[in-house]
Amino acid sequence: MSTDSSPIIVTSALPYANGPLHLGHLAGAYLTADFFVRYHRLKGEDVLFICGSDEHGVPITIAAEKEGVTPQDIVDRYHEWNKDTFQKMGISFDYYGRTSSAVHRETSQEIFTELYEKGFFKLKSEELFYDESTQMFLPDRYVKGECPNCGYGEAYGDQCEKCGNSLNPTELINPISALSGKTPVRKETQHWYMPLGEMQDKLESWIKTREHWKPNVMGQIKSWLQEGLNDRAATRDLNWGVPVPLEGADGKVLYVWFEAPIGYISATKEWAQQSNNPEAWKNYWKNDEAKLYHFIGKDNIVFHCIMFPIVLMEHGNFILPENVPANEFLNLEGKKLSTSRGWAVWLHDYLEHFEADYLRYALGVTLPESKDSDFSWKDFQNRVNNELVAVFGNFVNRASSFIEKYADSMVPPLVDPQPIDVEMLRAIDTQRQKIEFAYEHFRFREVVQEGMQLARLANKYFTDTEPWKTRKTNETACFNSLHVSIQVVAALSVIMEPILPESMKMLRYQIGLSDSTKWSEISSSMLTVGQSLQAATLLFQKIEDESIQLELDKLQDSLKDLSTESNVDYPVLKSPIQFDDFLSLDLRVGVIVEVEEVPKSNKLLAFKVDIGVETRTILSGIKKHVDKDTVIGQKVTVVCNLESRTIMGIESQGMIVMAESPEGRLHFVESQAEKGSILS
Ligand code: B3M
Ligand code: ZN
Repeated sequence: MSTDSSPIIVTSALPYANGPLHLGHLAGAYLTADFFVRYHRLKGEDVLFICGSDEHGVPITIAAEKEGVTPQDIVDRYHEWNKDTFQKMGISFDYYGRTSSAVHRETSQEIFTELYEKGFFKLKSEELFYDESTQMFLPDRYVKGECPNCGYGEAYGDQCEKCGNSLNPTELINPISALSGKTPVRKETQHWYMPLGEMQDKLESWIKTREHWKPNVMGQIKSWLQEGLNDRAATRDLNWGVPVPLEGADGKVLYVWFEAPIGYISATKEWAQQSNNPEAWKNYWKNDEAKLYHFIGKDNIVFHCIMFPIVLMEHGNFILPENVPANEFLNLEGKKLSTSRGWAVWLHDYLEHFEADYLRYALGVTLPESKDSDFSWKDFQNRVNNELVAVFGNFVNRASSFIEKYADSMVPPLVDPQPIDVEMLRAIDTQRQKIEFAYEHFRFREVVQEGMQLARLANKYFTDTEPWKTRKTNETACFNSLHVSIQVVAALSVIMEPILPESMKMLRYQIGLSDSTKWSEISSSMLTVGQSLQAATLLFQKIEDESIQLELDKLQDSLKDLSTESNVDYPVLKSPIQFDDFLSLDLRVGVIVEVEEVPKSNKLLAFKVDIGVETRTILSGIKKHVDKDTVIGQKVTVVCNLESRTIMGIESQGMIVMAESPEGRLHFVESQAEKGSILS
């Protein structure tokens, strides 16, 4: 391991241990990190690849409640499952930790305490929603209600999934607890806040030194900074997480996004302990020469480029990220990948039918590096059959089997090479330089494409030099073709190792090249004349249409399952209420007599509804769900005794009741009765 370059520490986002891994994970934070790490290992650099399970946070407790098990059961299951899947996908972590470990708890508490003692946090009292029946403060995600922006009735306390508006729970209209269905009360609590606003200038000065970061990352950072950073609580009233190490903080845990990134540090500590060198972690995290790279998806940019750097800066004893090459999102068959709707390709399922390398290659050439991209099974099949099999595999197979047949399975001599031979050998260096440039600029699609380009050039060279003819007419020319070809095969077996680790290991065995061959050894003479080669075996297998059709049917079925009666994912029933509670509602039949757009809103419509006794103005965020030009005369159900609210400057006097289908479509609730009729 060369010591002349700085130590490198590479992290991939810690996946929540609340479910299996899918294509989107691979395309986001893991595949490119593995390409990058394998490349730097090939260069003989000191590079450490760290990841692990993110085992706290609301996604875990929601999964546990859904299954009626403990959060620890959930994380134990998925930590092992995901660790196994990553290993089978060839994601070569040096250590895969977990944030429920003792080392992580101690490390995150230690960092919290050190920041607390520096006076970093601001203690704030505030009123939060509290569910008296479950005796629990409600995290944002556990409060549901009507979105003030678009009227969607199932908005969460942190975000409305319909209009995307980020929310505070207190903004929700008619909030209820997602746990008990009851109306929560407001209860006083205290939390320790990170004063991100006060740190903005210091952060901006540092961000100015990061101008080399990807435009999609820098763009998001700048928009957050323009909005102005708000203070964010570093603690929560929850019982699942890292306990807050302060007197009087019983029942409080560290905010998952405060402690999860610290998981990178604690996992490195565990790696050092496992390597019998407990202090070794400091050679990365406390070494100003070390370079830190966070590989993440775009939804994690704010935490890795704003929040965690502020924590590290304020703490003062850790390095800051050299780069955060975040990827955009991957779509699936032209639709948004969605685990809740079953629209996903699960990696463990993929691995039961296809080789890991095929997906590493097919995703590698279509990565969502600067904008969202799409994965389709047809494209996957084409990439494997038309590129891996028909170009790369075909070239290797022809070169190897010709040497086996006509050169006694030994590397033939190169005598008096012609321009076409020299040009092909020179292409090894040309492509290697292009690939190095692409790695250094985090352009991994280019890395893969330029690697395949070398195989493409070689395949054409083999065809153009026609060794099947020259073997009868000009043995020197024939042996020159075979010599040049097998030297390109050797170069490809190292160049493509980061992309196709399993296949390239097999290829190096076939040509007798050591697995410890370094990037610097890539040249036009990696094999010695006379060196024996093993029998050639096919590197890649064609994928048949039937296998692809099976996957497409599986995908449709998983989506179809949600629409069949037996498996529709109906929302859970709310808890029982008193009859009087129902009677307190004043529900009447109304008729829409007017409708107008609401300026500056792409969701809201302003209705005039005649409820018999009077005509009301009511705003509703259903613009995308109804045809404005056909609603006049439409009978609707109206909640008439809701307190009126002013939205976008317009007073809304009540609510039009909408029914939401399992697919998320909103429909009016009509009635046979005439306008003004009272529902009871
Ligand atoms: N688990 C969110 C996610 O999986 C979170 C990443 C933590 S990285 C420290 O998108
Ligand atoms: Zn909304």
